[in-house]
Amino acid sequence: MEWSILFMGPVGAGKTQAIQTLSDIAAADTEIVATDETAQMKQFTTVTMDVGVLGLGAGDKVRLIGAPGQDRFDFMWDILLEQAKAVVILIDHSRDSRLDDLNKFVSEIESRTAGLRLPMAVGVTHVDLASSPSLAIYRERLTNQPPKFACAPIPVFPVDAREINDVRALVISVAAMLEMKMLFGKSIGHR
Ligand SMILES: Nc1nc2c(ncn2[C@@H]2O[C@H](COP(=O)(O)OP(=O)(O)OP(=O)(O)O)[C@@H](O)[C@H]2O)c(=O)[nH]1
Ligand SMILES: [Mg+2]
Repeated sequence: MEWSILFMGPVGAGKTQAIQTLSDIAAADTEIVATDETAQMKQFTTVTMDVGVLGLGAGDKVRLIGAPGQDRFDFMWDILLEQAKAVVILIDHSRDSRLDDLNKFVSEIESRTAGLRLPMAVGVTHVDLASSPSLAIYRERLTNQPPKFACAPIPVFPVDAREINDVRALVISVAAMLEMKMLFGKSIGHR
């Protein structure tokens, strides 16, 4: 089986990096030199998508798709979400807007996935640059207001997108949820 995980999240969270770190093949990206406020954060930004591939054994393959973080490319979010069987949201923990970023991407996905139930995980990056607050802020948010589209309780992991084991753990968690969903139906866990 071949299926797609979509990585979403704000500019600089590490979507392109995560896919480059984990992909079995040289990941294709569509980055351009950033010219606007993004240029103050980093040199390149994704305009269309990143594409990588990870073999899961027994002939199973997952396509790793990275969305652009910038709002001006949000038309791509519609297109990419249509293909996705699971979603990973990456959040940059060093940004003051970290919780707003999570809320924003949850609601952007919610508005594009009416009636769908998707395995989802949250990866929190740049924890090395911001030891507080604790990751409990995200877990509380997701427990108190569970996203309508999530098919199971959402795991929150600290992730350094440059570390293969961190990114692999994220992908394996949503792959396991997808397998459970296919075996047992639409929703798993408390819903
Ligand atoms: N210090 C630190 N750097 C990280 C961590 N995770 C990722 N990075 C770095 O943060 C940067 C993230 O850049 P990208 O991967 O291009 O970000 P993106 O999410 O694809 O951004 P857009 O495509 O512009 O939306 C890269 O330089 C990564 O190496 C982390 O946990 N800690
Ligand atoms: Mg990118």
